[in-house]
Amino acid sequence: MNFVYRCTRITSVNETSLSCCLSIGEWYLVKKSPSCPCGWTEYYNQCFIYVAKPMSWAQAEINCQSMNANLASMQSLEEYQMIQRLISDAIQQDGPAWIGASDAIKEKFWFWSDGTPLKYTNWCTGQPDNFQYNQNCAYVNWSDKKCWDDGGCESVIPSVCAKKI
Ligand SMILES: [Ca+2]
Ligand SMILES: [Ca+2]
Repeated sequence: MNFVYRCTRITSVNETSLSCCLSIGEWYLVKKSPSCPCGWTEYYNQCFIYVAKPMSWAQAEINCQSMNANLASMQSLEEYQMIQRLISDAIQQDGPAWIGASDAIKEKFWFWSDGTPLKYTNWCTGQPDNFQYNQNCAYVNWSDKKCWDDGGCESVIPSVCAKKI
């Protein structure tokens, strides 16, 4: 990823910009991603962020929407691996996280919460199994294979948000 570095004299600093700035004397070096907000990771034409706070799938989606994003969708193995790196960089392990795929509206009809069709998938063998007729939300990094599982939407786990640039 390419970052643009620039030095600037900041007169007013809010909490968000402060977290992105390193003080050099009275100047600040601003590490600025070309198009994504501070703290988000750019990958092709999307910005991604790992949300550590455990939430249900619906809470997590609403939280993403509050940042003009949705739970992350992905279209390729490369994109999934980038999301896995985002998680492992944040917590130094491969923890579970909600992504935007759900079949809550109609069983076995999976789609992404951002409206894109679900084409690429990385389900674990035997998943999605709709265990106990009550698993409608997809999360990543399940089992030692680090693949996808459908889980109960009310489980509270971290999540990954994404938005288009
Ligand atoms: Ca289901
Ligand atoms: Ca399952």
